[in-house]
Amino acid sequence: MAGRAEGASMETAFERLLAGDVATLARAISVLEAGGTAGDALGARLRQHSGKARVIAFTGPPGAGKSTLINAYVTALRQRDEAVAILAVDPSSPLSGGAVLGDRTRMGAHSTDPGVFIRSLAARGHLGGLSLSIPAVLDAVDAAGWPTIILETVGAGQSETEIVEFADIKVVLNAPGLGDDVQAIKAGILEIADVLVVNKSDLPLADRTVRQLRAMLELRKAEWSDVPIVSTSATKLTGLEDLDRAIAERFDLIAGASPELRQERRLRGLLRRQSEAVFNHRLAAMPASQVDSLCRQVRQGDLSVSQAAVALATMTLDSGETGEMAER
Ligand SMILES: Nc1nc2c(ncn2[C@@H]2O[C@H](COP(=O)(O)OP(=O)(O)O)[C@@H](O)[C@H]2O)c(=O)[nH]1
Ligand SMILES: [Mg+2]
Repeated sequence: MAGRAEGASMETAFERLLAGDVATLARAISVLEAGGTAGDALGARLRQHSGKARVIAFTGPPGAGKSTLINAYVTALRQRDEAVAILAVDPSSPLSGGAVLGDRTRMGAHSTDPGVFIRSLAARGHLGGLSLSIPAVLDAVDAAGWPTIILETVGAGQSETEIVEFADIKVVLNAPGLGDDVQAIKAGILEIADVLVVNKSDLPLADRTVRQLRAMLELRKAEWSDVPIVSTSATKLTGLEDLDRAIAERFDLIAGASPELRQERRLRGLLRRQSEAVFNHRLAAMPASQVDSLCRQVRQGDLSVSQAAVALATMTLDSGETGEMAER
């Protein structure tokens, strides 16, 4: 009896989520963040109801102005009466850290606007971290009817890059005066950009940053012939229309309007991340003796390092049970 009542209330909760109830959405996100079998089951159901939202990631080094620019961009969307969800992700922090909470305050007026959903996401310490739960969280917000989802990362590290891969459009911010001329190049995130932004265009050195980015693009013309560079000032509120247009154009051009395409992108990314997690999990569990034996063979000249690596990878894949990730 209790089981049936619980099943019925879960059913209504799912319907409430689809109907756009934000409290239910917030609870669902917590379940997804925690992972495990409950998270996996919920994720599978949500996947059937998503693909409508466009997901835009803003990434770039700390201090480039991501939060400020998102705040300004959201204001512009709200003026057109477009609802928007903002997910602030901090892959490095096991708890909602200061940076993300600070961002929430910077969202100012938006935090009380019912047309804006704001949520901080942090790594909960389970294997694979945030990059495994993010696609399902996107599906949840999408299924709840939010037409635009903005992902903000706190920095520009490797885990941030993995997370923004799930977005339809990746906006990479640069700004003058952060010590390094074009930080995005150093961080290796230029490659993933659909739109390049030079923020803080009100500062004197901004032109130089634009020129450096142009030169970069020119050098790698084959790959990024048409990545636009947009100058903005998030504090002076300039360049926002250009940004809006660039995002819309790139969306039409590369992201595709079809829900299937978006679904597939998220799923493909998830599959890749999940298989990496499975592999790393099994590699960590390999008995030391097996690794020692391969080392010995390399030292004796019986195997090259790459041959030993392939052997280790094969042994790793042959070990372990399928389905172990359900318990992540
Ligand atoms: N001059 C100027 N300062 C800006 C601009 N955008 C952001 N800032 C300032 O840069 C600092 C970092 O901004 P923030 O949005 O927190 O950067 P984030 O770490 O990338 O999210 C803050 O003090 C902002 O007020 C801009 O367009 N021009
Ligand atoms: Mg920020």
